[in-house]
Amino acid sequence: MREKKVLLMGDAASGKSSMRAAIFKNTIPDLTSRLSTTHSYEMENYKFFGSRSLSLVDCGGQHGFMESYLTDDGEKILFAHVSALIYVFEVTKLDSAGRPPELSLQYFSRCLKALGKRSPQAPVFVLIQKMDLIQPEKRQSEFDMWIKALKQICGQEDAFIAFGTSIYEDTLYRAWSAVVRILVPNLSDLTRNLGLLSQSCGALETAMFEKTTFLLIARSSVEEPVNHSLVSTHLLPDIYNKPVEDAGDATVALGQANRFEMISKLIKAFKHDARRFSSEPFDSLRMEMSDFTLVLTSLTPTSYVLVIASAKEPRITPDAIVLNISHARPHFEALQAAAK
Ligand SMILES: Nc1nc2c(ncn2[C@@H]2O[C@H](COP(=O)(O)OP(=O)(O)OP(=O)(O)O)[C@@H](O)[C@H]2O)c(=O)[nH]1
Ligand SMILES: [Mg+2]
Repeated sequence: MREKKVLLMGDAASGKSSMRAAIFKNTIPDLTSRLSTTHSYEMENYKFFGSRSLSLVDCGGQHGFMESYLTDDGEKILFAHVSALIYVFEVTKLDSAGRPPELSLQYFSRCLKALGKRSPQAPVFVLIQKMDLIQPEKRQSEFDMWIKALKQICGQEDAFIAFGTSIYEDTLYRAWSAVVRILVPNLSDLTRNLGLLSQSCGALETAMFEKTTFLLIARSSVEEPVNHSLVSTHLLPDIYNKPVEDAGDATVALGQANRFEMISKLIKAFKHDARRFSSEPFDSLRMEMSDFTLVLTSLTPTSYVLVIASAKEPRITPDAIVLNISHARPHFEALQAAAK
């Protein structure tokens, strides 16, 4: 199916519509406080990757709406043909004993049951949102309390993949990149070919971002062992830990594990600010620093590629990287078109 339906559900005021605005409409976090509560649900189609579209269903979390989704008719409409469910809770809602509100747990459990009945293959992503409101040293323990309670209520160890997130931090991009990567069918082909492009550019690392959202789709380097905090790691599917074949030297692990999410966040903020000075859309970025050379440019009509090379190699200039990318472009366009 070329259209992928993603349900965005969870407690009222937990931040669902804010995420949607930040990721898909480039709204800056501070402006999300102006959003009003979502009445029933809003479905929007976003052109997403290749000819694929993502149909995002943002479901208002107030009790009356939740009850309406969980009637027999509501279930048939909402929970059928779902590719992924994103379920959001607000981290601050734990009670003094460290327990989430009973009603939140009940709705979560009922939604999982409805999904299991209508779209049993759909993966579930739990986002514990508003982490910025918790002191850094307490974040992991509060996150763990949520995950423990949610696991207890659904009675299954591997029922969901969870992330601690904040609209103000790159953690939001980490979580949403994981969601969209599940929706890309030929991810391993893309990854392998990025490895080859990386080799041909003599690069240290190459990554592919979706154009509108700037979410990370694929990368040439091996995923570092997943030891991020605020991620329920053992539940991440295999694709996140698989070594990349044929990636050669490009498998060098570089810098911070969250560098791609930081790049997503920075480029989005840059694009937002650049609009104040120019009506031209963002096209590309080149940097020649003392220790690395960086090129970020369009790869296909729906993606950007980021290539990073060592500045110790004087032959690897931005122009040479751009030339290699232009040679690889038709190949990546064909790969995207072939994705079923
Ligand atoms: N501090 C903080 N505030 C957030 C975050 N995400 C969202 N908010 C704020 O939370 C409030 C509610 O956000 P919404 O996105 O409208 O919540 P919702 O989940 O869509 O709510 P319903 O539509 O009623 O279900 C807004 O004022 C947002 O600015 C976050 O990560 N941190
Ligand atoms: Mg909303």
